[in-house]
Formats: sequence, C-alpha cells, structure tokens
Amino acid sequence: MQVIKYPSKESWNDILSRPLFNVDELEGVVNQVFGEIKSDGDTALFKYTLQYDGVKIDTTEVSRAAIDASENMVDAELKKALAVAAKNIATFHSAQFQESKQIETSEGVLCWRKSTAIEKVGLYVPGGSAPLFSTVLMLGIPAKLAGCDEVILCTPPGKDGQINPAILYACKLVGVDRVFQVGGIQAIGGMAYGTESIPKVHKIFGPGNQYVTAAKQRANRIGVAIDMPAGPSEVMVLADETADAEFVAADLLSQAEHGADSQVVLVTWAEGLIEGVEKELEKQLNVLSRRNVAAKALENSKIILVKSQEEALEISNEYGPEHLIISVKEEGSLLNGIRNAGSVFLGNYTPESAGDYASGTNHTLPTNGYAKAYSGVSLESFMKNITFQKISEEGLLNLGPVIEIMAKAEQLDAHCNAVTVRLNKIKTNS
Ligand code: HSO
Ligand code: ZN
Repeated sequence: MQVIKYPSKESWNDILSRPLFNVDELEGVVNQVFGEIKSDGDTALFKYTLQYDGVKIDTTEVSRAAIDASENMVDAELKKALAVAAKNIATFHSAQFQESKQIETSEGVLCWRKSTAIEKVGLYVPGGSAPLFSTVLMLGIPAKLAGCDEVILCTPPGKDGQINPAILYACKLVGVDRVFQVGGIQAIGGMAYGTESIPKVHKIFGPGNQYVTAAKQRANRIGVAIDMPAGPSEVMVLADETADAEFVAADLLSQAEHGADSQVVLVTWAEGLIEGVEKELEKQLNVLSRRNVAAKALENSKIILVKSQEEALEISNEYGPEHLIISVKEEGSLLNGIRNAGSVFLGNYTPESAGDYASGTNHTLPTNGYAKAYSGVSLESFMKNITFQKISEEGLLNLGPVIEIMAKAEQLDAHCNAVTVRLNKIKTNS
C-alpha cells in the first residue's frame, strides 16, 4: 500500500479517487441483450446463459424439490450459523417498522402516511468464486418482513450447471418465493421485462459486476426501481496508537479480497502504527486463498498519515466510505462528526465481517461516494409510503381561502374552482 504523509487538503481529491468504474461503455451489450429479452423472452435467456455462463438450460426456474434438497447438502455447522445470522438480521430489521400517525395540520385537516410493501421484488445474487449466500439473507429477510407479495431471486448457474447449495438453502430459510438459474445482464433484463417464466418486478436489489450494474441502470431507465448504483467494495479505517496493527491489517484485507478493484484506506495520526500494519499486511496476505485478488486491490489502496483525529474525520467525510472502521481510544468525540458513511464499526472488537454476515445490520451499502446521499438497504427499501388526507367542512372553510389565493396566483382556475364550488355549497347549506 502506498503511504502518503501529511497530504495537503488540495491533494485529497486525487488521493481519494476511486478506481474508474465506468459502465457507460457496456451500454451497447446491455441494449442488445435487453432488446432480445423483450422480444424473445425465455429463448433469449437460454441463449445468453449458454453464451455467458457456458451452461445449457431449458428451464429458468429452480424446482421446489431442488431447493428443498439443498437442506441435505449444507453442513450442520453452517446451517446453525445461518440461523443465528438470520435471527439477528430479522431482529434488527423488524425494529425499523414505523408507526403511522395521523397529524392534524390545521383544524379539520387530517393528514397521514401509511407504509405499504412493494408488491414484487427481484433479488440478484452473484455466483462466481465467492457464492454470496449471505446476500440472500440481507435482501430476503427485509423483503419478507416488509410483506412483499412476491420475492423472486436470480443467480447464475455454476460451470457444472448447479447453483451453490448454500445459496438455495438460504433462499429456503428466508422464504424466497421463486428462484431462477439466470445471472448477469440476462437476469436483470428478465426481471425488468418479465418473460414467460420470470415475473416482471417493481424493484431490483443486489450487488453484481459491472455488467449487472449497467443492466440495473438500464432497468431503472425503463421504469423499474433499483436499490442503488453499486460499485466495488471499500473500507476506510481511522486509527490511533491504541489500534491493534494485526486487527487493522485483517480488516483491510477482508475488503481487499472482494475484488481487484476494491479499495481500502487507512487514515491515522499515529505514525508508529504504520510499520506494524505494513508488516501484518504482508504476513497475512501471503496465506490468503484469494491473495492475488487482495494484492491487486492493495495496489490501489493507501495509508494516509494526517496531523490529527479531526483531519482524519474530515477526510473520511470527504470520501464517504461504504464501511468506516473506527479504532481509537475514545470514539465519543468522533461519532457526532460522522456525516458520510454507509455503515460504521466501532472499537477494536468490531470487525467489518460482523456486519457482512451476522450482527444484524445490512451489508448492501452505498459505494463510490454514494454514502453522501444514499443509505444502505433497510426494511424501508422494500416499502413505500402513501399519503392520505381527510378534510372536514370546517377544515375546508379554514384552509379553502389559502388554496384559492395560491391557485389564482398560479393562474390555475380549475384548481381554485375545486375549492370554490365546495365553499359555496357549505355556505348555502348553513
Ligand atoms: N462486504 C460486502 C458484503 C459481503 N462480504 C458478503 C462477505 N460476504 C459488501 O460490501
Ligand atoms: Zn465483505
């Protein structure tokens, strides 16, 4: 990792720039696949699954029997761990329900908001070298809690034509309604348009590579909502001299192993910590099974030495990391100053992996600086609010003149009239 000492504020932007993640150039491929899915439905899904995944399928849906059979293919220890994680995720997300309150904004004018679940949602879980069954829990549990009527999930078949049993078991555990063995652009296109076998959904969730991200953005342009634009994983660690170099290195590597384009940053005002972290990185990296991936990610990554804790916080807010780990003696003074971060991990004994798997918070988080304006996935992501209002005759007598004045000033006579006719009726009746 490159070490940068006491950078000037003017250089922060350059130092903190993310590896380029431009999906615009993939638009041509996405348009082609989407176009064929729109006209040919499942036939296009079969074609592209053969072309991109190298697997010949003649049905998209995974049978209930195959989902049930996964139960015997996952070892007991993993099943127990999944049960604990699922319980914590459910506990944390079910506390996010908000009670609907009726508000009388002025006499006789009642307004309220009611949350309703999105009817049909589509979850995407990538396949590949790291089968992210934890993502099934992070998306499936809030979707079911919210009360979505139809929760479907797409994931690509492996080279052997099979889906990782842990992914299928997680689907069974959280109660995903239907599972489809389709991945990449074709999965997103299938859920966006609907095909003979895959239902069209109203919102698509989940991580994926650049093709999936480009496809989600395309789906969004044709009227399907998406959770957020996803980019490569990232973590920033703020640490003082009380941080443990071994732990800091382990946390940096835990994000670096996600992908060569992941970015990990250590910001410290304790110069003495740096050497220890560098030594630990080298030692720990060498024994990782994904060391090639992690080593590549470290090439884009930085250790930044700053003058003070305050400056570190300022850098962090400027960067808006997906994950922010704070390893300092006394974190209290930092907490109020955090403005931009997806999820924050406090103290030496809170590894980021806890949030990735089992503490209860969601691991689908804004990357690429989107934490400045976006939140991670939550129960609310699977719901929307409808507003209601009811105005009594007295209420309209009070508020009507205000509406009439405003409507006239906007030169919208019909709007004004909708009030005037009612006020006239109330006056003649009384
Ligand atoms: N850290 C990832 C989520 C994940 N980690 C899944 C392990 N499995 C989100 O940035
Ligand atoms: Zn992770």
